[in-house]
This record gives sequence, C-alpha cells and structure tokens, in this order.
Amino acid sequence: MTAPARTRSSAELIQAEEPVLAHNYHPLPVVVARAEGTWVEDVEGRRYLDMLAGYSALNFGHRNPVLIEAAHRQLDRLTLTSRAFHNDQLAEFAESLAELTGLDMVLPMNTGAEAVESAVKVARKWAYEVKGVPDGRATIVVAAGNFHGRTTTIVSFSTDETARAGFGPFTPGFRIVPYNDLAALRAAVDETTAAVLIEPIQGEAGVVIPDEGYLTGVRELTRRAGCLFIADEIQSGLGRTGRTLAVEHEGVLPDVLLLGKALGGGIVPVSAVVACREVLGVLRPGEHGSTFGGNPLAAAVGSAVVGLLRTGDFQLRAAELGVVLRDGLTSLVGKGVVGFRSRGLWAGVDVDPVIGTGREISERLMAEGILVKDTHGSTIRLAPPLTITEEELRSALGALEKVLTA
Ligand code: IF1
Repeated sequence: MTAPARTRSSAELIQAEEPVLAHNYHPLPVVVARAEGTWVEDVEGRRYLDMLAGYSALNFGHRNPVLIEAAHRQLDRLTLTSRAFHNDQLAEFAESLAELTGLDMVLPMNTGAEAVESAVKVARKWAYEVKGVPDGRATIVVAAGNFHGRTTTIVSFSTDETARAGFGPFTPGFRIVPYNDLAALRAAVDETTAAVLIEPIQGEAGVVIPDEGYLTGVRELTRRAGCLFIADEIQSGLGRTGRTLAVEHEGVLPDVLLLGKALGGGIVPVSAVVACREVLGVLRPGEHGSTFGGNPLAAAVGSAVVGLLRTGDFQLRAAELGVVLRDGLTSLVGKGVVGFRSRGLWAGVDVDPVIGTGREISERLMAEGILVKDTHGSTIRLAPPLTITEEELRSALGALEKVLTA
C-alpha cells in the first residue's frame, strides 16, 4: 500500500511515477509542489529560482495575481461551452489580440502544435483558393533546426532524428532549407509555395538568432513570391525578447503569427493563429475546429495576458534586464562559457564540454537552487519569468559562475 499522495516525499513521488508514467521525459530530480513569481518550492520546502519558466509559458511569473484573479473570476462563472454556442469572453480576446499584434483575425486553439497545424492547413487552403496552386500541390518551406511541436505532421519537417525516428510515414509537402540563409530560401520558393514557416529566433536549437536583415529578407522574399510569411512566436513572443514580438526587432510584420505558451499565462493552454483577413477568411463553418479552442476560461486569461502586455512594462523589463543578462554572460566567456546568444531575457549558453554536459550543468545548478534546462549537448537555456528582479538575475549568474569555475 503506497502512502497517500499528500505525504509522499519527493523521492517517493519520483519512484511512484516510474511504472505508471510514460518515459518521454528525463526530468531533473526535483518535485515542485508550489510556486510564486520567479520561485518554485519542492515537496520538502527547498526553494529554487525558475530560470526555465515553462519554456516561456510563465513569462508573467508563477501564479501572476492579475491572471489568477481573471481565472478565478471566470471559473466562478463559466468554463466551457464548445464553439457550438457563443460565449461572452471570446470577442474581447480576439479583438485585444488582433489589436496587440496589428493583424485582423484570430483562430483560437490550445497548444502551440495545434496553432502550427492549423496554420499549415490554412496556408494550404489559401494557396489553393487565393494563390491558385493546383490542388494537393502546395509546398511549405521550413528551416533546418526548427522546433514547431510534436505531432506527426510537424515532425515530418523536423531535422531532429530523435523527434522523427519511428514515427513515419510522414506528411509530404515540406521543403527544408538552412536557417538564416536567404539565398537557399529564395531557391526553395516557387509557384507551389504556400508559405515560409520560421521561428524569428530558433528556441530549441539553442536560441539561434538570425543575422540582422534575415527577417526583413524573408518578408520581402515572400511578398515578391506571393506566398505567406508565417512567424512561429510561440516561444519567442509575448515579451520574452524585450518586444511584444521578436519580429519587431526588425520592424517586420508577418502574414500569419503563431502564439502560445505565455498566452495562457502559465494557467491554461491557450494558443492562436493571428493573420490578415485574406488568409483566415478561407475557413468556413465545419472546416476546422477544436473542443476547447476559444473556451471562455482560456479567453478570459488570454485577455488578461494581453492587458499585461499592453502597458509595455514586461517588454521593457525584459529589454533592460536583458542587458544585465548579456553583460553577465559576456563576463563568463572564457570562464567555462565558450559562447552564448541572447536577446532580452532569453539566452542559449554554450558551456565548455570539458566542464560537463548540459544535463550535468543543470544538475549542478539545481544543487545551487537554480533550475534551468539543457537543450542539446552542452548548451543550456536561460529563460526566467520576466518578473525576475535584477538581484535574482545576478544571483543566478553568480551560481552559474560558481558551477562553471568549481
Ligand atoms: C516539450 C522548447 C521544445 C515551440 C515553438 C511550437 C511549439 C513549441 C517555437 C509547440 C514548444 C516546447 C515543447 C516542450 C519543450 C519546449 C521546447 F523549444 F521550448 F524548448 F521542446 F523544443 N513552436 N516548445 O518552442 O508548442 O505544442 O508544446 O504547446 O517538452 O515538448 P506546444
């Protein structure tokens, strides 16, 4: 007889998962029981600074009071109707998101992968009905090193063998070109191309930031070729890079914007495809849908998230503290850091493999009370909640220096 869940220790809970939970993750050996702001606390009461923030789903901190209040208020009124009926939260969510992004229409979904899948379907339908690509011939151009989610269609265009092996057969109609290479992109776009789908900054690849001018080049190239520019801002968006959207660093507006993660405030899954009317206008009743997409609880939280972003304060904080992060990492180059890329409060840090793998560094940081996640090899990702204070950020950088120089 196992002890009732409420009294089991971290070790017992980790052990209890083993026979009953699919092993599709290798989590750090920490069992989080509560959290607030930038801090999480494990079952035994140990506190950690969360430098991962749910892969940017927790931009506004754990249990942001404004967002929790919006959720509580809605929980006490209405949580789900399905889209068979209207609900009183969805219009405001769509209006506020369109206004925040500068685009016309919103398709509300739940997870990031659903937003990506929806965009693939809509881009293809737009290609056939508006661009005039022969039915079934539409192609979408993506970048090597991409990460757009885990569905079979999305892994069909992944270049990560771990994400693909064993999951075929794959969805056709995708062309892969090197990231940050406009010549290769130009060569891959032709009259069958419905869209170019890229991350403005590649997250899982290790926070890979393209050369200045790349996003502008993609925008101009897709406009000239008469195909859509789809920007996946599911991780890079909503304040993370110091702007509302990462594409703003080049003043570029895509035809289609994919949002997720922080759009749900770290409370409920909320994602969206935001696009111009010519694109989302191709969808007619019965052609696409989702049980939970646009549900009133998600819409209420999503509207509160847009409200937080409308002030620009979180974006400013990410930009200002991003300088502290960048300078802190610069001082570690040559002291265990062999290179890094950062924009706003988002960094991919390449650690000298001699010191350890990303996983080993993550475990040593955990012992110092800092939670991070490795990506590939010896690269770790830093993406704290945008609520982090300068003091907390400096203490995280200090712990990183200690671990690297120990
Ligand atoms: C996991 C990292 C991985 C994303 C972009 C779409 C999605 C994601 C740019 C899909 C999701 C998550 C998935 C999560 C870990 C995290 C991630 F890049 F953020 F680090 F895996 F690569 N577009 N990224 O980053 O959104 O369906 O997950 O809501 O554990 O798989 P989703």
